Amino acid sequence: MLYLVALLSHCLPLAMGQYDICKSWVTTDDGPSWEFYACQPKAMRMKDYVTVRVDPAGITCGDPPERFCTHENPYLCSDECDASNPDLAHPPKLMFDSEDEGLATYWQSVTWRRYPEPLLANITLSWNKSIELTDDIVITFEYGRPTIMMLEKSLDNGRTWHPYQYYADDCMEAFSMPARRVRDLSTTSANRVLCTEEYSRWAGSKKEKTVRFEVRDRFAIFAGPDLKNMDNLYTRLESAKGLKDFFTVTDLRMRLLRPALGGTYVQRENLYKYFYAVSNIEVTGRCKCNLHANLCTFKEGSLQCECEHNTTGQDCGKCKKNFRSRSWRAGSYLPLPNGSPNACAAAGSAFGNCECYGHSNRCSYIDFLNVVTCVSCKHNTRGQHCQHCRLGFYRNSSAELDDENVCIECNCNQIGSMHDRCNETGYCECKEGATGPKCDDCLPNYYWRQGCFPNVCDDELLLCQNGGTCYQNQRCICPVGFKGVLCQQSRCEADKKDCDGASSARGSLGAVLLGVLVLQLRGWGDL
Ligand SMILES: *[C@@H]1O[C@H](CO)[C@@H](O)[C@H](O)[C@H]1NC(C)=O
Ligand SMILES: *[C@@H]1O[C@H](CO)[C@@H](O)[C@H](O)[C@H]1NC(C)=O
Ligand SMILES: *[C@@H]1O[C@H](CO)[C@@H](O)[C@H](O)[C@H]1NC(C)=O
Ligand SMILES: *[C@@H]1O[C@H](CO)[C@@H](O)[C@H](O)[C@H]1NC(C)=O
Ligand SMILES: *[C@@H]1O[C@H](CO)[C@@H](O)[C@H](O)[C@H]1NC(C)=O
Ligand SMILES: [Ca+2]
Repeated sequence: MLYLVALLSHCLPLAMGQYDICKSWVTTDDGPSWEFYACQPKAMRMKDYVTVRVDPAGITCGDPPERFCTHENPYLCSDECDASNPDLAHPPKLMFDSEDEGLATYWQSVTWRRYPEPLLANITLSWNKSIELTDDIVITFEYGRPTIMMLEKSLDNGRTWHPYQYYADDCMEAFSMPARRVRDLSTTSANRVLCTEEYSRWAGSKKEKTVRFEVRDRFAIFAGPDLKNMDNLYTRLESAKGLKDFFTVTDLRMRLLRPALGGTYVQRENLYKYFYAVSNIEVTGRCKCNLHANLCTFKEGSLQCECEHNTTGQDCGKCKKNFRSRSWRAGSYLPLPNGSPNACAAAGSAFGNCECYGHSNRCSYIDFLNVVTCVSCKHNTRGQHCQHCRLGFYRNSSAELDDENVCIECNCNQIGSMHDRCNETGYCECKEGATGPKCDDCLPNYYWRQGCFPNVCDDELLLCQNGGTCYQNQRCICPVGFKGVLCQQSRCEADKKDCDGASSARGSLGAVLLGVLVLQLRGWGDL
């Protein structure tokens, strides 16, 4: 009986489908215990959890109310959009409701009254959570698909954006890109960003309503036409650089650049039939939990992984406190079929009692000292427990000991500082004349030239004499006839040949006066 239970639980992960469960209670020769597996949440309809934003302001029709007509019925412009009347309003939320049988509900833009100014609209979807796409993104347009549009994605909650796919009835004209089809991509180009003409040509507004971002076709490059060989796909997702990230998004943006034209040129006399109308945006995907969770729940307005394997964070992207004896790692699809959980381990569980704050995943026992010590501390740490910063780094006061950013480089100015070490607040030790936390400034009365040097001249005590001018505190530029550091010396006095022989008396008087001056200057210099 016990044997049967064990057998059943061993089979469970496979029976339930790949990567569905994170752990199971198994009986082995050493008694019952937990066994852990790589796991991921089920795919969901992501439109139920999205926040939407439509730009620019005033692009949604109905404020003020306006009339429009369709390409099929261009002269019957009696349809009305009125934001203040629930039956005639077309707000953005209607792109995400569930479509009842028959009647489509849709967001609609204003009409192209301002032609030839382009009619532009952005629809931005945000999840505040990384999502891995598992099926095609399908956007349904009522009254015709745009002739030019673009799909963009963000992986960092909208801070940076990247093109995802271009759509146009003429890719060359719209984007200077050759038209391609996802179906024609190969294993090496599965994550290529391309321009397609498949979803932009006029085919009657009722006949072809959808624009797709083809996730399945890209998966099929590895998993075969009906995605039978998922093992191959999972292997590729682990090994091909950037492939997993290609299908991961936190936000999506549809940039609508030119509406449907009904298969002909823009007819200026009837601009009421040009607008965008989107009835549905289907996004199917799963929460990205780094293979450490099989549940993802909607809490406090955002999706969150229910992390297992002693991980934590919105994406299970780090180890729980007290489970940081080795660095965090994502779970892996490999080896097939159950993958590797790469669970976080409790401090003390794996290697005696050696805590390395997640900066090392190896400990070694030093026999003659009778201590266990962390090996090859990463993130610029050092010490038995990787608890100190390497020389040339200092402790980040706003980071915990197990943070990757715990040590900050001193960055001492190489010329201005004595060495590249700094104190606990990041201050470097400066050479004479240098100052500032990094020793890249000079004290007053010093100037910077490959280091700090005392001023040769200035506007106060070290004035250039005899009409000389001080050049960047470095030297006096002397008028003709004078020389010396402060131009204090007449060339006459220094070199008799320069002098006018006829006026030697005057010359010697001058020399006496200058001598006094120089003596005075020397006196100041000693102060
Ligand atoms: C749409 O978003 C892009 C950035 O992705 C921005 O450059 C553009 O101005 C936006 N267009 C409108 C109409 O808001
Ligand atoms: C995004 O998610 C994080 C983590 O769940 C949460 O703290 C934050 O408030 C959310 N932000 C918004 C704008 O919903
Ligand atoms: C996580 O920690 C608990 C103890 O709090 C332990 O029972 C469990 O086995 C750990 N899980 C993994 C995957 O290491
Ligand atoms: C200090 O640590 C915090 C928390 O991890 C991090 O946000 C910050 O960037 C770090 N500071 C520096 C200078 O690296
Ligand atoms: C680091 O050096 C600076 C400048 O000498 C000083 O102000 C600061 O108090 C020092 N910090 C510590 C922790 O010693
Ligand atoms: Ca709808």
